[in-house]
Amino acid sequence: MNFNLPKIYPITDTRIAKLSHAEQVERLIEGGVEIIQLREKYASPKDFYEFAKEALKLAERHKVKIIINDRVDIALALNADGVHLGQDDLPPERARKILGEKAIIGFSTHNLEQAVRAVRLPIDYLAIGPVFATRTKENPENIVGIEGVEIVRQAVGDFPLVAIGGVTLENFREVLQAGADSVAVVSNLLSEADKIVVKMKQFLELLTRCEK
Ligand code: TZP
Ligand code: MG
Repeated sequence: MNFNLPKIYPITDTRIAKLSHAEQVERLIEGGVEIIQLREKYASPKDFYEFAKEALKLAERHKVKIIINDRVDIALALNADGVHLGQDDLPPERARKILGEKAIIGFSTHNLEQAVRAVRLPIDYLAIGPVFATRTKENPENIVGIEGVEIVRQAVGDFPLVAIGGVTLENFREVLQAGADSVAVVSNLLSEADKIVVKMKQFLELLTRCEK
């Protein structure tokens, strides 16, 4: 295990935020974020590389970790903190060989079978989702629900677990209580650009209140 998984794990989305990755990162940093995944499904690899480079420069200054979605090459080229892979991306074993022991590698799963298989892989956390309905992902897999998070938690022991999909300020504590170590959030944090800072702060504030 390379790091402590923060409980709130924002993922950038330029269409939802209507801001660049760097601008989203800047606002999330102001809100107190510790880790951010850069997710870019539409730009060319060349452009994603440039966007990520700009975002990483900001993040490094504030010791915020940056995880690159999908692209091991871009994570390697920029010496990012890690990569997040899906079921159809480069296999985590290969990514580990390329990026080395220090890189954070996350891996998406969408059902119990995939989650159980994932714990044998050289990864630092697994993600399960979508927990709730989401409009952020194109062609989302079946919803796993709160019950799905509980079942996966039971099956994977204490393996670091991120829950994703439809997570909001209102429901995230329930998702953590179901057994997730962390919640990944896109639209609820980013859909109103002028509220990103305050929303990030609210997530962290509610978190400290429920930890007391
Ligand atoms: N994988 C499963 S759901 C999802 C991804 C990338 C999108 C989550 O976005 P939102 O807006 O937090 O539902
Ligand atoms: Mg992917």
